[in-house]
Amino acid sequence: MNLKEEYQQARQWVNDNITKHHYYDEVISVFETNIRVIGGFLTSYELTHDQLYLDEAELLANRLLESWTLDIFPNSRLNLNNSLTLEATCFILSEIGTMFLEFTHLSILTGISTYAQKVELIRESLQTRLTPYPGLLPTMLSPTYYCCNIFSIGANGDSYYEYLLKMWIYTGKKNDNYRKMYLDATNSILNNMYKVSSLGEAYITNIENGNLTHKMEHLMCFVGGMFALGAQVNITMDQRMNDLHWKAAVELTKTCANSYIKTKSGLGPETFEFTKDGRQLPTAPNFIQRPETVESIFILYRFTGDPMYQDWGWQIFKAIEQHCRVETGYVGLKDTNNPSKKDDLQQSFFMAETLKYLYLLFEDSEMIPLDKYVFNTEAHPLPILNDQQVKEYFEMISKNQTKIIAKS
Ligand code: DMJ
Repeated sequence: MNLKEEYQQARQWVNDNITKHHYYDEVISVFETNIRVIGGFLTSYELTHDQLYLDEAELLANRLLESWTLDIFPNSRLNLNNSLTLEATCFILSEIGTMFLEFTHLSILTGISTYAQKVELIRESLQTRLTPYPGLLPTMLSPTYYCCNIFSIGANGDSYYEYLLKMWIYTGKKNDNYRKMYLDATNSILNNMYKVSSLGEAYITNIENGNLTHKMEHLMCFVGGMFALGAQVNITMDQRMNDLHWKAAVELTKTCANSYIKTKSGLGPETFEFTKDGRQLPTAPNFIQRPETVESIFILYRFTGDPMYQDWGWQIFKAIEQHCRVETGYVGLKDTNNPSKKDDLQQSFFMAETLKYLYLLFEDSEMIPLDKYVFNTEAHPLPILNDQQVKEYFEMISKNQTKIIAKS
């Protein structure tokens, strides 16, 4: 964005304050730290080739490795200062299934295979699990049993499915295990979770204890972009299936954009339910600056060039400016139908994702082209591996697990 001065300030702050010098005595989320902080460092390194970021990513990842006390899955919580971790029996699917990209890329950049091997073991373990819906996994599970009977591509599930597709693309379409897992999952999504309301709007529902909830979460709105990207890269290798995925992408993105248009603020609710007469009923009416709808709008715009998507994004941007801008930054809304009621929090994904996707929607498509980069789930772009790197990748994950490298 050419914000050179701001960039230098940020770099200085990373250099002076982050991990190298001091880890706070606080319990952090391993998953969030991976997607937000390690992902951010890796992208910063790729865009600048400044060694500072790669060093920071490696130091932090070495700490996160200490959350793997139970072999296959990392624990969810860790104190970076003293390495104490809360040992879990059950794990959240999206947390253990959203480490593949960052940890693999760290191995590629450092030549240390441990990170890639760790996440490959997670993938292998998940691939062997059976459920009534092939490719879908319950949102809470242990390495040997399931801890709930909830299937969701929203909270606690979402980015696991996103990373199956992105890892296939990232590995130059070579790791076919990810492709198989993605195809099983998307078949099950389309056969069991994809519904159309009586007014003709497509949506995705959870399956909870065998029942459909007919509730769409804002978090699920990434799925339009996921289906569009999958169809575009020909992951199904079948024109009829690609068309099906593409149609789902277009329809689901329209539903999510509608959820914004239907409120008084022009911003979409956290969850909405489909009533029998086909109306969207907000069940959690708040807006917390989430990115998923503008993410799908951006991806569909890149592949179609249809200015309708820019119009939708611009309306959302204007609504954010009108209702969320406060003197010190941006806040969310407690009720999207009553925009005077605001919360007091600027989420870190607001700039990392929501504003970034809105910015890219109006930028030249050569800025982070989608045939050269994949976005991690926090919208930090990572370059797709070249042939030599793919070779190294397969060598790394085929080697035996090495001992976890020494603590920093
Ligand atoms: C972000 O941290 C990521 O997009 C994640 O995959 C889902 N939740 C938030 C944004 O809503």
